[in-house]
Amino acid sequence: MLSSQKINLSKIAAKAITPLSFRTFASSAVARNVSINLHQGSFESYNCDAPSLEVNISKEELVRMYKSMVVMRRMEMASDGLYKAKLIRGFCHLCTGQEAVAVGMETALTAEDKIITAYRCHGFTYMRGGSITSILAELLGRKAGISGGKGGSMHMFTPNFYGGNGIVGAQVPLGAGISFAQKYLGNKAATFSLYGDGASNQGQVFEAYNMAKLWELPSVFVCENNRYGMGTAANRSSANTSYFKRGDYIPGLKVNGMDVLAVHQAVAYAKEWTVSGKGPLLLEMETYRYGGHSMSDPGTTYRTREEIQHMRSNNDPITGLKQRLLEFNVITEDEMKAIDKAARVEVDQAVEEAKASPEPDVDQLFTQIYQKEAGVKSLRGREPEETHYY
Ligand SMILES: Cc1ncc(C[n+]2csc(CCOP(=O)(O)OP(=O)(O)O)c2C)c(N)n1
Ligand SMILES: [Mg+2]
Repeated sequence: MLSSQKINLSKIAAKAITPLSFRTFASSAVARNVSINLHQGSFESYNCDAPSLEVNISKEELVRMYKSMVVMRRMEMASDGLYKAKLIRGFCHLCTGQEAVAVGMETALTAEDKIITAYRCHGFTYMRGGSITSILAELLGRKAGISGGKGGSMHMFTPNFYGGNGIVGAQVPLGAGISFAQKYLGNKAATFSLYGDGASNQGQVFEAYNMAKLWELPSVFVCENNRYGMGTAANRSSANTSYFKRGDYIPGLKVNGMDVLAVHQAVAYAKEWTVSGKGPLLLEMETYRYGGHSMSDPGTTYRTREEIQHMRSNNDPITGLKQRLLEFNVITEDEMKAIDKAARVEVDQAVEEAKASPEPDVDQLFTQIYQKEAGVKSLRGREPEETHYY
């Protein structure tokens, strides 16, 4: 069961501010706005105007973005270690390199907006209010896991986030359905449905586009183009790799997904677009995963080590923001180091808490499958004779 203990709701409200970062940097990171010009190539538009390249943002928000990306990377590094120690089993898909997408998106949204994605979901879960302990405990299959320790490395939910969909592309029509509910209920909010370059060729993605456009739903389709679907390069799976144009009758925007500020600006634009009643919009986030597809893929047989190194050295989202923080005198190098250290301590502590959590009871296997109202009395297990009675 989800419980408010597992989901740090105050974090959702405060948009991932922790008291620590507030206290430590209150002197230099008070709410003063800075105006930052994005690089010329940050956006490319299709049948719509591009957002402004000028981002007005508070110094406080910039620090929050930095801290969130650092924590996220640490958390994924910890997951990598736990997997190699055989404590996390099964599939485990890390988002290292893609942090700017989840962070830039969250800072432009409210808790009323919904996000749905596939299995590369740890970063989004954190940004949507999941505690580090509950995410790691989920990966470890422990009771303290955000979904009760049932999902393993895949399923992670918060009240406004639906992560861990394992059937490639299947979350996209579900996302269109969520946005239908938002429109039907008159909520002034949008649903962001994320999928990969590999998933983008699924028929159900185009069916979702069609219905979203017909009904002018507040749906933002977000293609996280990390250049590969498992071991297949985008240009080998997609006849058209301009994913932002593939909505045809839906306008689109290509975004530098390695720049957290470009993501923030594009997502704010997309939210405004859909909530003001203009219907769906397609965003393509150009990003890159540093690791393999999942922990069992070394990620070096279908791309060169030089390519990975080039992306790390020239496009890293954390390094990019770091440079901006220094350039605009938001915080000092020492303060940044203190954030890095605090993130390390926070994640190390969460690892210990998650490891200390017990495994869930076997009965948990049969919960959260049907709603109580459905009146299902029993459920079959692996074998016909293995039946659980509620
Ligand atoms: C319907 C379906 N087909 C195939 C798979 C196997 N599969 C799992 S992930 C994946 C690649 C998806 O790549 P992409 O959409 O680019 O997402 P990324 O892993 O890069 O985030 C495939 C083919 C699946 N899970 N579901
Ligand atoms: Mg991909």
